[in-house]
Amino acid sequence: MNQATLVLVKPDGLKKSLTGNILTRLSETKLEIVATKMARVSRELAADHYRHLKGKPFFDDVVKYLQGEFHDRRKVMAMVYWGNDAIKKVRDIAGSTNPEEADPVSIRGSYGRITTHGVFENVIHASSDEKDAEREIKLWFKPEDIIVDLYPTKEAVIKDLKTKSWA
Ligand code: IDP
Ligand code: MG
Repeated sequence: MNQATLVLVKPDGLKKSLTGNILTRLSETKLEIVATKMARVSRELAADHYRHLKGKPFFDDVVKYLQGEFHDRRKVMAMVYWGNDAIKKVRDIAGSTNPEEADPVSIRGSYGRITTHGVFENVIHASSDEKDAEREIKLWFKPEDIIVDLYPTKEAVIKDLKTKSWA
């Protein structure tokens, strides 16, 4: 069954210059990339992305981590991968959440670490099920940023919208 899944190269992945490596590893899946962008991450976006962790002792730290506060890289690379069984295929290559427990040949097992603060710096995010994938993709991307029709859309006419175009 075709599925979409959100992948983020987190700030530690960017700082360690792992983007090319991660894309190469994920290309083993034969999935299609249907959206990609570099994104600045506001506190609101990071907290919304990790809202299922609210109340955990490490919540504030993972929000700061995603914002790039620990890596001097205030951005992430966001992508939507699409194709048969996409969620599991990407999660398998990403590896388990805890990089010390992750399969050593997975991305997280190869490149992740646990900091002295106890944050799992695990290089990439990958959606864990279809419900999460839909929520996360809608959080990070607008419909027109994605080159396939994933979810229902509605038309909106926005009056007096201030926007930028090339000068
Ligand atoms: P996932 O990224 O494998 O789906 P989640 O439980 O959704 O795992 O957690 C989101 C992120 O929060 C993880 O990728 C990791 O960076 C961080 N995290 C999760 N659990 C812990 C923990 O117990 N200690 C420290 N950081 C954690
Ligand atoms: Mg998760």
